[in-house]
Amino acid sequence: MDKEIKEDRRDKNPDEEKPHISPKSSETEDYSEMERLGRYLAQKLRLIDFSGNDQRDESQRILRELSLDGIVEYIKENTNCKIITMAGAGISTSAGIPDFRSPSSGLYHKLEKYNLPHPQAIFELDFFMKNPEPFFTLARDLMPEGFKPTTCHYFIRLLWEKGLLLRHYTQNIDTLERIAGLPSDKLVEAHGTFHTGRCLKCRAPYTLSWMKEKIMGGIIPKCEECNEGIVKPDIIFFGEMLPERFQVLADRDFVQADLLIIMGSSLVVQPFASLIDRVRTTCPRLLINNEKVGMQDRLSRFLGLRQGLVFDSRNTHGGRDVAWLGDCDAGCQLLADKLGWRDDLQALIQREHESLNSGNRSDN
Ligand code: CNA
Repeated sequence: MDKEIKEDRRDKNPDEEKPHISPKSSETEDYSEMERLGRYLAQKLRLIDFSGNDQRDESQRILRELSLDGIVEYIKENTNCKIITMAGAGISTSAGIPDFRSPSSGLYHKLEKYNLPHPQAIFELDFFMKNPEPFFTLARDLMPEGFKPTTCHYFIRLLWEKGLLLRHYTQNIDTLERIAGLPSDKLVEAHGTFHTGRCLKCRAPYTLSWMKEKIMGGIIPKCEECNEGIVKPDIIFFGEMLPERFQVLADRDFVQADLLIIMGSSLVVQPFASLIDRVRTTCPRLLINNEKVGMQDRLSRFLGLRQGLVFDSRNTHGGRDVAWLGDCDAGCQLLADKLGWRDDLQALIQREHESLNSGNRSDN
């Protein structure tokens, strides 16, 4: 148990700031030789299990084609398809909330004014205890104040309404999934949320509206119970443990999933990023993002380890990973159109936005 808890601390990936480099074509040719050797070594060293599903006949393709159409066909053929969605800041950028790492528009690009030792310091507990001001200044930009969920958020809700959503795992702290009306039992807020807060000294709980009033007024929220501690929103800082709900449900859900959809994340923050490897080896994985991320590195490929996304039809059973590159909203809209849900999605967005405009929020 102790070990599990340690592994679930929110960590920066050591490769976090390194760009993913696609293999050059000459290197690709070397791969089959290297892969064979790697798989042989890995098998000898018992690093991977070649039994079970992986031994299926190569002609049993998982997806008829490695494209959005292949995914659509797969969903239509699996009437009880259990879908897990995983999301990051990229699903909220069109709502007006900046992500971390997008060049020029991302938050990390805009942190110079805070004079931080390094950009992540703003989300580090030690730094926060000494100097909470930069976090609360930034929090004003991130507070769920007047932001509306995006097409992508409502697409996730539609998956739930269609009975296909096993669970939505989000790294976002903006509460837009709640505002979009996704029920809390379908939601895992892996990095916590602004929805609630706590005094760091006496642990007294505080509501979003209480914190919002202080933060938007430029006041550092101080506890009214002990009059000493700072009230920190319940978002997980680097080095803090992830909510227990994350570990419990991830253990249960990922082995059951029939499809994984990853949206708007650079997949660099651990342990969240490694969830993509917890689905079965026959579970297709669709990435909807501006850029390709989370790809298998050369060592894993060499050793035949199943880590990371492989957008390559030469892989087992014709491959199972699909990258749709572009805007999350456009990708979700296209997916909805191809699934025959265009009208349902439009009606849902219109109804919910009208309700938000009239002040009848449907968050939970
Ligand atoms: P990130 O590292 O900033 O990556 C975002 C990814 O989304 C990048 O690959 C972008 O290219 C991509 N992207 C951005 N906009 C779009 C778009 N409209 N369509 C498609 N792709 C897009 O963010 P991650 O979520 O991966 O990093 C994890 C951090 C970010 C979590 O701990 C969050 O707490 C944190 N964060 C959350 C929010 C929020 O709650 N909205 C905002 C900023 C940061």
